[in-house]
Amino acid sequence: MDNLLKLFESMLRIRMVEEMIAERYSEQEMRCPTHFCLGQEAVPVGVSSHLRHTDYVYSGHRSHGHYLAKGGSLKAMVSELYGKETGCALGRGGSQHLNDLDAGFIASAPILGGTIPIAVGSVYSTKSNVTDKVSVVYFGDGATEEGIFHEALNFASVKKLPVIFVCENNLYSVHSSFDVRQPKDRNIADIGPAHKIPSVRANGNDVEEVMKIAGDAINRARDGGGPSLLEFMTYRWLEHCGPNKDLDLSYRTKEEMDEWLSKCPIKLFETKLYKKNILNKESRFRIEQKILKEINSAFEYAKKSPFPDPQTLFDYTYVKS
Ligand SMILES: Cc1ncc(C[n+]2csc(CCOP(=O)(O)OP(=O)(O)O)c2C)c(N)n1
Ligand SMILES: [Mg+2]
Repeated sequence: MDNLLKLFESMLRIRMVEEMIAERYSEQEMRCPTHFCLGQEAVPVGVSSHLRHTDYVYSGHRSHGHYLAKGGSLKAMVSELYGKETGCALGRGGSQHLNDLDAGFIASAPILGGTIPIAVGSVYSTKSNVTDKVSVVYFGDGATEEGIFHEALNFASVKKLPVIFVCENNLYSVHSSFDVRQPKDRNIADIGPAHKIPSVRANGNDVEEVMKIAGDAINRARDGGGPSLLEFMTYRWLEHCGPNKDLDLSYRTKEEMDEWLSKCPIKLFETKLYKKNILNKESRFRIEQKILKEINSAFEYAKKSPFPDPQTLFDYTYVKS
């Protein structure tokens, strides 16, 4: 399959999975807090297009796209949301704690900034024997207000570690806009040079732009050139946590939302692919049907799977039963 088509399929897959989760969330069988990434699909897909199975990926609370784009199992993710034993975290973590060593998706956690130092430390520990493994950590604009973000940048720079810091700047931390939280007119990418880290701010809704910028950073890291900080501008379509729209809360305007909806990363790319004759209505339909089949089978599998045995409640914890 054409590489550009693969990118398209990967974005559409994330979109359709999230739409299905949103649709079925009200059935109240998925009981974990769930942060959707609808509208933000281009960043993980563009970044992951350069990643190898053996590379590490870390994430935060909004992690479905990061997990799927890295090659995580859809069945294991959906099962995790249902709290089932077949989930990627054995049904103990839910949406905010996806992890899957087989996919190189080492950890995600909702404590803001929590996985940033772990992404740095994990390649620091392997650097002597694995030279071309890179570690990617995704976080939001809000997480850059945590002290650990700055410490991790400094350490990665001093040790020239192959870490790609990927900030998905969607302009909000819960309901607070960027301009009430950080100095006026400063970009997050401006922080990198203070640590001597190459940094770029780019359009996070343009998968080809993301791919190009991430590729440069990842290749540099593999060649021993050290870390990069990438700030991708994007926008979250749904409420901070949960499957609903939230314009009624008035922390953002309909005009702003409409503007970003018109910059839909999938529509944007799809239009380009139509123009290049790489995609047509028929092939798009086939891709959609294929994804739908996969999603239905993942939900069926998750719903049929057992819950973890209550006897194992304290397994993997520090508490002895
Ligand atoms: C240390 C810490 N402080 C506060 C929170 C509560 N909290 C959860 S998500 C969030 C907003 C995060 O915003 P951002 O990093 O921009 O990510 P986004 O939700 O926009 O993807 C906050 C403040 C937390 N989880 N951890
Ligand atoms: Mg944000």
